Amino acid sequence: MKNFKSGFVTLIGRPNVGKSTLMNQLIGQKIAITSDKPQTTRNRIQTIVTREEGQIVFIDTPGIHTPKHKLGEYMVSVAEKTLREVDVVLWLIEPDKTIGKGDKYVLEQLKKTKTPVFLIINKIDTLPKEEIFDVINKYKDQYDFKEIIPISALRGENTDDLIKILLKYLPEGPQFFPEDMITDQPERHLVAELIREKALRSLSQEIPHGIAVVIDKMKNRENSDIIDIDATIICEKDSHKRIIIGKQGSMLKKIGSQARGEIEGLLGTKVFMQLWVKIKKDWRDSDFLIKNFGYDQ
Ligand code: GDP
Ligand code: K
Ligand code: MG
Repeated sequence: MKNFKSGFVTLIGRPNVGKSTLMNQLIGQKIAITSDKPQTTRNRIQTIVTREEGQIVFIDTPGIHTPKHKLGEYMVSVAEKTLREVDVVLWLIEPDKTIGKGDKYVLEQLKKTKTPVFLIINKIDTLPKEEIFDVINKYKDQYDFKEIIPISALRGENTDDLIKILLKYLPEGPQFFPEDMITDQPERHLVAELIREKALRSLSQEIPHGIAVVIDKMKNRENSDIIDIDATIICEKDSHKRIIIGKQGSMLKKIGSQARGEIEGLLGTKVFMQLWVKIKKDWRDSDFLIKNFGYDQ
């Protein structure tokens, strides 16, 4: 097609600013899990938005932050490398008026790259309109932002405009992915992530960072529409295992039934799921296990 534009856009920003929520909003479907816990997103997820004028491939990176263990280091290095390789960087912030230590660190990283940066002020549904200007004023002199766009990822406010403006900044290029494709994530991985999301949301603060989910089996049952899924939640300690299972298996049951509902929606078919819990001590410091769990893409 004539003048078709295409390119890559990355989202950076503090944990919990709403990066995954924005991705899901832009494609109208949940492929990136969200929660109120930091570091929910561990690997690069490509989300694809295709319009008549062009195609944008979004890369949902893990947050830029000071690493505490190997998985953390891996997550930071992915985010920083991505900044240099994309056509536009979206820096998402929450509408608070102070520029914190973490923001300063991000600004330093941005100064190292020549890639155009948009400042995206998310969650504008949480404050009165006139206060948005205060936020803009605070940030606008910190960096040569190409655009400053207030949005609500949750409610879809200004998100269409964001797409239109982004397309202006992309070079002419090929359509990288088929127009009906919205993500590069394999179904198995999406299923594992949905289970992890339900666990993150149900468990207390100290456990979630130490869990991973592995799909042991995902198969169509013969002569029926049912998909059988066996999955294992990996945790780091025996005490965690007991909490994840809960009294007479009640916690595991809750996680399982919440996840199953969404997985059925995702796959468009009935699902029969069995969940297991296993301990793998210190898995977050093992390169082998990080790769094995699919968090290294
Ligand atoms: P991420 O860590 O940057 O990927 O953040 P998430 O997308 O997981 O979102 C973190 C939390 O912020 C979730 O509870 C979201 O529902 C919430 N959130 C995201 N965007 C908005 C928004 O525009 N408005 C409001 N009120 N909440 C939002
Ligand atoms: K999060
Ligand atoms: Mg996220």
